[in-house]
Amino acid sequence: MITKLVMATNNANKLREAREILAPLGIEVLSQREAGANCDPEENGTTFAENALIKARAVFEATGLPTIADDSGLCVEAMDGRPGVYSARYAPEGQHCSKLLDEMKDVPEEKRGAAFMCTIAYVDGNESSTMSGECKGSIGHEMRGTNGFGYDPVFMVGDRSMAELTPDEKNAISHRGAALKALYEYLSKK
Ligand code: ITT
Repeated sequence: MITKLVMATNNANKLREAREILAPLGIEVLSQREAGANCDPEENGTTFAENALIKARAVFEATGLPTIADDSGLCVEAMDGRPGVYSARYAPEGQHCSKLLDEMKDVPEEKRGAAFMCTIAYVDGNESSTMSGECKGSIGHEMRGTNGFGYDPVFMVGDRSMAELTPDEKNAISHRGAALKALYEYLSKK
């Protein structure tokens, strides 16, 4: 069983969450920088899986070490699934939540459904695999909470926003938690 992986990401929050989820399962996660890679490939895929594989392959090529990458985003029903794969590019840094609240301001409660999606790609030489996770919720009416990152303050799970959950609570229900648990199952059966 693999006990050490590199994570191909420039997002420190993704790295932190992957460590929180995988360390208790006995898997150490190195940052791409710790592994000696400095990659930021163009994410020109049209699906989460394509982009996750692009990122994982780039860091595998640079390090030769088993590598995972996470491509994720928010799919909003009233916006026909947008921003989806383009979630990072939806707004300038720091303005994603406010732009989304503005775009959703006239949408009634029952049409505010949304889901966080995450695909993890695993690459080791010629072997590659992808696993996905989903977390269903809805878009709130204001930003709430200071934990987490990205769209968490406007993503409601029950009566709390994702940013009001503790890290353990988020990881137990999150899209990333689900995808990383599927990765663990995959690695443990190899
Ligand atoms: P890397 O590509 O370097 O991994 P990135 O932040 O650019 O980092 P993505 O291209 O996968 O990552 O974009 C993900 C987008 O979805 C980004 O805007 C995130 O803020 C958002 N997102 C993903 N997971 C999230 C989570 O758990 N909570 C809130 N927002 C999330």
